[in-house]
Amino acid sequence: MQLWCTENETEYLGLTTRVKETLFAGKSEFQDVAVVDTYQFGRMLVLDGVFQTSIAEEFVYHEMIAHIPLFIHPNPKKVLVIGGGDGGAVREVVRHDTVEKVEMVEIDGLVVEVSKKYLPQISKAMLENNPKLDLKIGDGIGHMAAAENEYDVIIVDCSDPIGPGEGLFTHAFYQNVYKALKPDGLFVQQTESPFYHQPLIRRLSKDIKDIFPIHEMYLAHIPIYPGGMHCFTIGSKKYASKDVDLSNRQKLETKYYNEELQKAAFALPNFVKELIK
Ligand code: SPD
Repeated sequence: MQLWCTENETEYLGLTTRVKETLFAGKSEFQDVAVVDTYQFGRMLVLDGVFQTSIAEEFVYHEMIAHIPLFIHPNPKKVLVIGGGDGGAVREVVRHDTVEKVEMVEIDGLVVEVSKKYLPQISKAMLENNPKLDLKIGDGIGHMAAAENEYDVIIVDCSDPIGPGEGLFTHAFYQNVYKALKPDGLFVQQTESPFYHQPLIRRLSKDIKDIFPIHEMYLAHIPIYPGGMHCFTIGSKKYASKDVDLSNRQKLETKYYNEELQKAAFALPNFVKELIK
């Protein structure tokens, strides 16, 4: 018998991949958590039926959510990651020499636990107890509400805007992100597909523009997300992507990110420009 795993994106679209073996399937207080070994992508983390990350292509998402904002900021020292329970984002953040401390607040301890067990390549920084990393299992929304003038860069590596991720896409949350950032800080959030999440992207772009003087969006191509084209949104108090100068910055070995993409990823197709206008 063949086993397949499907993420239902809309009423009319699903993404399906063939499964060799289910390594873990459980339920936390927040969501269904599964790790499946797939023929196409290797091991894959699935939360509430939504594909999150896989061994074969995780580098695209994790490099792009970490390096783009960390290189826009000229000297990021203190970073906060909200979500990111698989550990891929913090694995990339700790590689930056300027970064002294990364706090990570993940609501679901089970996601951290299974990622450490089944996805060691992704969860490396957590597994090795990287000295820069301060991992807390807790509520990112509450953490943000309590923080003030603390972080250079905030990375919101959330799941979809349903279930535990829902409150991370609101005007109130973005106001708290603004408050939690230093006077020249910036934040990035994964903001789903410009094809399939247009009402969400319109709303959050408006909210971020209301609060931050600089609003920008960039794209990356992620095979396990519906449509392949995935967007990331930035709210920044001072620094913009067009002003980045990488000449004296650390050179990182990467598989997707590169110096050209630091600017080119912000080139948007017309329909996406229209969406966030
Ligand atoms: N629609 C899927 C979006 C998933 C974003 N979260 C990915 C987590 C990887 N660390």
